[in-house]
Amino acid sequence: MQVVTTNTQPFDDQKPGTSGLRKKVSVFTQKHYLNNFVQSIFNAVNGIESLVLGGDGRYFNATAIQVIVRMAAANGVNKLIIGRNGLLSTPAVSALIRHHQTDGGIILSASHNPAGENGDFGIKFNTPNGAPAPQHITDAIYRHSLKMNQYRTIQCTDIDLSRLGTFSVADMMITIIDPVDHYAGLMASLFDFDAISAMFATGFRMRFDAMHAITGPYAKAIFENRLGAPSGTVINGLPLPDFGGGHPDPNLIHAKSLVAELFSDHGPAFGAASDGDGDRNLILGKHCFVTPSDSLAVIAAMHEHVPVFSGGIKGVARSMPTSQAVDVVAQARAMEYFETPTGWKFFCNLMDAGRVQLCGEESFGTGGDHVREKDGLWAVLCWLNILAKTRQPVQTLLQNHWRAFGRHYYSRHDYENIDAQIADSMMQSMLEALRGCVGQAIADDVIRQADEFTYVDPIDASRAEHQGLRLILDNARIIFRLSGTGTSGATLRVYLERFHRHDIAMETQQALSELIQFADTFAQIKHKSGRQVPDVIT
Ligand code: VG1
Ligand code: CO
Repeated sequence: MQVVTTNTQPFDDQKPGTSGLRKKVSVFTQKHYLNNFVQSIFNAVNGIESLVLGGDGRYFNATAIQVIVRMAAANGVNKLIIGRNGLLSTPAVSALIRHHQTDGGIILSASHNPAGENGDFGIKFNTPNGAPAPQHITDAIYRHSLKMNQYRTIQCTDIDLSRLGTFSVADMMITIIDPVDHYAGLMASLFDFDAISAMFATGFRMRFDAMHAITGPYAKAIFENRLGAPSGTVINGLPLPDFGGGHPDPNLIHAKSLVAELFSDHGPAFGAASDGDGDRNLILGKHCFVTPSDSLAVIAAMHEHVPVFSGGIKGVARSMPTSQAVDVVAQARAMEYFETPTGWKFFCNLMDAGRVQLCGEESFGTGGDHVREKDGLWAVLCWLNILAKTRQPVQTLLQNHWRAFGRHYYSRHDYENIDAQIADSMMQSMLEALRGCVGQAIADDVIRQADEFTYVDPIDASRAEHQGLRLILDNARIIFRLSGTGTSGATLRVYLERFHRHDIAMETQQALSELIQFADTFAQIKHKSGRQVPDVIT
């Protein structure tokens, strides 16, 4: 085998964010850019001999796979498992790493960010437990990237990614697998497929929007082929390199037509969608949207209906900005509950330690301990399983939940592409003004605590600082943080939450209006960013 050592120069912008390294395609396609980052992974993580490799199929996916194949062979990998055509959803990669006990995996995705030549690309390393690399590893990768001066590769022609089977390149054995098979089998082992099939057989209808991203083939295999949902249940099911020009972020804005269908009188009983890489989920009922925070709480409350949780739920975790709805369930059911920073990696130590079996983020992320990523289709199957067992409409389940546990009105307002310096200075001014907030009233509530969130991992005591600013009232919270996944400018996220013991049946933005007003004044959003309204409200 001819290993070629190529001289290069470091880039200074390869610091992984909330979920790996995300950049514009034009950045990733610069000469040596991808090579440098991949070499940084091999340098930072010693002894990678086996890997799972795949991505969400976006533009540059297949090219990047060929680059990584050559570099893996040159860096001592002897076993490489790749999804056919380079495709694998994020949760499927996590499942495969665990199943084949590899030394990790590389996921090519920028998740919900738009794709195509002018879109975004991303790369992420997952560890042998299937989890996104923890902070100390991403820090090490970044440090290596800053002093990168050569990378190792081999010279060989492109491999054929379209044919299933095993072959070798240099000293490395490559197996091309069907991207869906193992994952679909795993799902069948976790849920009551007979009960769900029986529900479809009675005429129950759902619509799943794959948004021309990775979940199309998975959703067709599971919902239509295995569970007997009519063909056409899955829409936009063909993964396209530019996701059909859309924005595969499953929320009320970007899944507009699905939402419209569910809110029409003749729509199906259940609607769902996932994102670019298959780890997010949107849950809709007839005339009804389930916020991700509520979805987490409902699954926790109704987990007895789902075989996944036949061992019970010992603990649950949510990211800090996620509403406290699940905490209320945990208190009532004597579960441990945890609050972690934004980003799935923070849940994984708790899962490994057996402390939590269900986790969620307000950003349409829900998952269990079957893998170490959030899992869009898994969350949809949780809901289908609950629906199959209760045979009640989503809206009824949600209203019953609010009756039992109270209702957390919740919304996130995003101000996108703000000048990065302005955004930083907004955060800084707020930080300085935090202390003065305590004691101030908002409507009939009072700010009791105002601070910057620092997390100390209960398992390994690692610390994560600067994880968002919080204003905590008796029955409400306002949270500010800057996104760590964007690729141009800064995105300010404002998270708003207000608890009512009894549902006041008010429209969400109206129920939150005083908090929204206070947030705008406190952050001086209009004044400093020049924005009159948020770009995205979910
Ligand atoms: C966003 C979400 C966060 C999520 C992350 C990755 O991060 O808020 O909850 O874990 O995306 O999601 P940020 O830093 O932009 O707020 V995805 O579907 O990449 O894998
Ligand atoms: Co995603």
